[in-house]
Amino acid sequence: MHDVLIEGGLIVTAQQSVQADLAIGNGSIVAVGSNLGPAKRSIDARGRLVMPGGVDTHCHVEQISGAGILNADTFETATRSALHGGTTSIVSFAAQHPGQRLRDVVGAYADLAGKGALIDHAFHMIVSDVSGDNLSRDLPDLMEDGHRSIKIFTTYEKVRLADEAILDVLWAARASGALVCFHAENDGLIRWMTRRLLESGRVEPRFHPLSHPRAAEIEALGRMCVFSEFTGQPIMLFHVSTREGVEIVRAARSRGVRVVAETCPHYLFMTGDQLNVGGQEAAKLMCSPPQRRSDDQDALWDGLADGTLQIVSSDHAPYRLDASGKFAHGPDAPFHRIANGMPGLELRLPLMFDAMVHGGRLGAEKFVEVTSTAPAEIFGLANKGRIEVGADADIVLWDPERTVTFGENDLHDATGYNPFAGRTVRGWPETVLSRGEVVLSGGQCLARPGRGRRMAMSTSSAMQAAEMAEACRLDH
Ligand code: DUC
Ligand code: ZN
Ligand code: ZN
Repeated sequence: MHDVLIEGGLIVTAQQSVQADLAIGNGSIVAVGSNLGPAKRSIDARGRLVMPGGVDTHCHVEQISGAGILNADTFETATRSALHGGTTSIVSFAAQHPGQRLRDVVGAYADLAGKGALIDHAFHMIVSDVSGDNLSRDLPDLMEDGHRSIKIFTTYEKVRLADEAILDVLWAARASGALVCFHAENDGLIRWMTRRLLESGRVEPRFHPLSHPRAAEIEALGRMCVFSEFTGQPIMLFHVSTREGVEIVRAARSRGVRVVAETCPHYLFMTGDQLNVGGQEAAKLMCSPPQRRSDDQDALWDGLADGTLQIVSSDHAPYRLDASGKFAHGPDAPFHRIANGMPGLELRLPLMFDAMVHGGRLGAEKFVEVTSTAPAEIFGLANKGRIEVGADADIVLWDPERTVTFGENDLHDATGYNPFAGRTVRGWPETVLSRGEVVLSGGQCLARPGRGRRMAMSTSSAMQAAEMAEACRLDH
């Protein structure tokens, strides 16, 4: 007797779509096919797509930013929002600030997530201090313990690493097997443009995109590809936003550099023009890198189509529009003192499904690939992102026809606004299972805080080191 039987749906994976039933036992998928036998509970999936739950490998939760501002969301509110959008696993950040010991930081975030998270979770370790035992002891121990993703900022004053320290981290990661992820923008270009904008009185949020010129992304993405090529250490480039960025990744991959890359819905569906409004209104949509142009969007879609970009993540970075978040430095704060980011955990799958399936871009299998299967695979989350016997029964039953128009404040996170308000999407998650348990049904979240488990990352093929450059070797 199975625990759950999902009957009559169209099972969509990254490889194919087939009409089949799916049986669950002990939280795992135990059979896919027809006539699977009796179950304690059966779910009618006729007219529904049955897909692996979303895997969002870039979201900021209960994190203190480089500027010292706490995200609006706790693990409980963020993962509730994720579930309402069909996402069943997240990778958020354990953010080290200078002076902190890496192992303490990861322990503290793991405790927070352990108490609050409704779904399974893992961490990217933000390394901002390479002194003491951080690289020599903590990092290898943590990687051994399944924390196989490191994140580095090349900009943001308090947390950025200089080139030499970046090379030290790449070297340490190479020794144990991990992926090193980058927020890659050139710090000097951003600071220089910011200073000139402020000195000329251009202080409103609408000037934020000018302070993060595309040249900043282009330079830093290229430099990180060179560092990866030199050391042979695989890297992941977060939130690629420009046409040139896609071309840099494509060229690097074609010469054998072990680089993978992602983009996010706000780069695919928003342009920088949308910030061209007066007052503080544009603060809602401020993010870094900023939204670009429609020809960049075309290039990002091309990058997803040909596999140059493998993942679409949310970069969920929730800040309320008040003194606790965006306006921590006052209601009239200049753009460089306003927190960057917007909510996205709940919106990612509906936005992508609508565009990819109903909008005629790339189709349902590719949708599953870039939002679930590829992120799980790249970050070594072995049991996630697949509908196969033995995988965790993290499943979303998707109503492909339900139409939803986003409201001003209709998300289930704690941010208080929806950056996509007014936009209509077709296709919506109806029922969500996490390890076989129905955790969302008919718009009601049924999950208990703390039921989410930490996922240990195994060494994925994306983490396999390449040969280092001849010039990197010391045996001459
Ligand atoms: N930029 C970041 O670097 N992090 C969070 C969100 C954002 O816009
Ligand atoms: Zn970033
Ligand atoms: Zn981010």
